[in-house]
Amino acid sequence: MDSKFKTLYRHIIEEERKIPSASGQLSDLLADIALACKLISLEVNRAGLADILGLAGKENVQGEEVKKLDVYANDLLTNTMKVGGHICAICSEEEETFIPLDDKFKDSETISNKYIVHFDPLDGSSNIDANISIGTIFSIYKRISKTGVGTLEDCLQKGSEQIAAGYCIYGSSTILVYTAGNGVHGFTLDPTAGEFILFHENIKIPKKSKTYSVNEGNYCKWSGKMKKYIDSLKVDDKSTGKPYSSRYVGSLVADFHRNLLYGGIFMYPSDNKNLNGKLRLMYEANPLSFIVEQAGGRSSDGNSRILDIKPESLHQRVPLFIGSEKDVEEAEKFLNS
Ligand code: P6P
Repeated sequence: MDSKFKTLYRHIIEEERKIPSASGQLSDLLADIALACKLISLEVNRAGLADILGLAGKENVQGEEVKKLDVYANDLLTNTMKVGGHICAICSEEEETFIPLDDKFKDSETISNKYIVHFDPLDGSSNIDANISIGTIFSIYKRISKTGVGTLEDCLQKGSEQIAAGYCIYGSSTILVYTAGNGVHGFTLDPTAGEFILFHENIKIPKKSKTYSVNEGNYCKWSGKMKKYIDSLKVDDKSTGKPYSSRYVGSLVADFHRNLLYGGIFMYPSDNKNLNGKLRLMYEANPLSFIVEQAGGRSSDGNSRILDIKPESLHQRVPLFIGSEKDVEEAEKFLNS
């Protein structure tokens, strides 16, 4: 038997055993998130059929309204986190503010609800009808407050404080990638067994690539320095592997996952319409930045390391340059020249 034949839960437990002080709560929490992703995967794969059968937006046989996929994913993740009992605050990209949760086992010696979770339940969901890969992104922090329900301060921590982060991509297959600070590991869902099986332990992103991902439709709105950088990727210079290939799906998790495995730089810069770009710091930039750094890559807003940014609000946006280390460094040189 290939020694790599390992389920996600087995991997999480083995990682937990490396930390003597671990209480097992993080393992439970990661397992709860993986369960929610499995159920979301089932619905995403049925979505097309639901539309054809005219189920979406109507009532199903139980008389329940068939929810839009992103609402379904948000509700499922929120309820899974509530039931799990390890969370003091839930922050969802779909919710205006955070959901504070009380300690389910009030009289217990140890605090049970010691984590905060941020998630984008279904990033890129507008692509689902075109059968383009979409994904769930999650990020886990330890609470700062001592007991009781979580506070806004608990929810607004720097990305460098993350305990774990990951994403699940719903595409030709369902793949979950996570880090708990000890490398980045990828798992493929075996739908018959209902198990995520390890396919790539310790993923490392190539230091330099020949691929860039950006929406060039925004070119006219970019700064002069940003235009110069993108133009520099299109020159015919074999010595630096240029011109680069352009790859842009329009679904962050799909673009990020391809670049993580093959190398590449993904950019969503600021422009004269969106001074902070489009992507969210807490729900997209921070978790993917934790992952990319653990995989040997780099992530910045063009100037500062994403994980060092002190958040001011839950939904704040941030320009994002993320991927192969040398490519992100080169982009920063142009932007700060
Ligand atoms: P644009 C999807 O709506 C999303 O949030 C990300 O998944 C994706 O990378 C980005 O927006 C695409 O934005 O402006 O290029 O369509």
